[in-house]
Amino acid sequence: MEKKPISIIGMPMDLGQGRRGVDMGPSAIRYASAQSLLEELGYEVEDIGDISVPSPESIQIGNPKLKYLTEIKDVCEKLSETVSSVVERKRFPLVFGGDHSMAIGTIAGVAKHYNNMGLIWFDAHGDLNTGKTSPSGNIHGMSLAVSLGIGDPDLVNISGYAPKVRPENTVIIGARELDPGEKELIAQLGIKVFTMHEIDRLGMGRVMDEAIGIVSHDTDGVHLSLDLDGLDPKDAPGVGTPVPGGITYRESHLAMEMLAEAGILTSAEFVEVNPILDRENQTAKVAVALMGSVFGQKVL
Ligand code: 6HN
Ligand code: MN
Ligand code: MN
Ligand code: MN
Repeated sequence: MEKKPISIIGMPMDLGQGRRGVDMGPSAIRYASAQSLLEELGYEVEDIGDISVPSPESIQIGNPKLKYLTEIKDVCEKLSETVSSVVERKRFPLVFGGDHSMAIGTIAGVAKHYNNMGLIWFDAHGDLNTGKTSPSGNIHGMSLAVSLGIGDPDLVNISGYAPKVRPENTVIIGARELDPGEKELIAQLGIKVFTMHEIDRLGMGRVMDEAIGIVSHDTDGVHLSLDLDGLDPKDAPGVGTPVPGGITYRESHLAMEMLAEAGILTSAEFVEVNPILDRENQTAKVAVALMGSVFGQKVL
């Protein structure tokens, strides 16, 4: 695989959900030696630093059905611009988070450079709510819907175009907790979801063969949006919305190794690392280990 230079961007976002600490995710991932691992693997790596995000104490929550909408829109616009300039410089954007509402910005920044972008959404959740269907009003549970062009127009139209991705180029892997409105949207749009049932039944190898087939069919780029809560909370405890019965450490590595072998990824983000809820930075270490596999680390 061609070793495209990598640009790390930190997104200390915690406005998209209700628990403090996920804004420290980017620092925790850096502390777990992400950059030096990638350099050992032979990549040229630069760290652009963090996007500036206001703290929730300094602003108003606003509409309880779309909490911190104005600020999330603003910081996602900034992230989108930064990510876009990385792609323009022919580098691979690698974004550390931060709650999953940040994906609205990351995807807005990458997708405009592709005619038809594939998307892998690795998550316990669908993140397919809207202000109307969300049980929480937390925008991190809406970011995939927004990227597909569904939801609040302020979010959907970030960076001036919509939708960012098409349902037929999108796969969800690891889902095990979906709200009623999300299930309806999945049926309506025909999004391919590999729930834990399919992973148990088919095995991660076959799931990834199928998933890679879907996201690389007729596409010219593929983004990986990896929510650490896709993993089992035993392996990744430092997340704000843990759901038992998740993807194991080994299964997640196999998934990343198969993505590396396929050579299809053009951007990636690792999100929802919350050091306050973690044990000795375990979840950030898992995120970095998974990055190793994504970027081609092998045992032999
Ligand atoms: N995440 N479905 C729930 C909600 O509030 O909409 C949980 C969302 C979790 C989002 O983990 O990125
Ligand atoms: Mn998520
Ligand atoms: Mn999740
Ligand atoms: Mn297709």
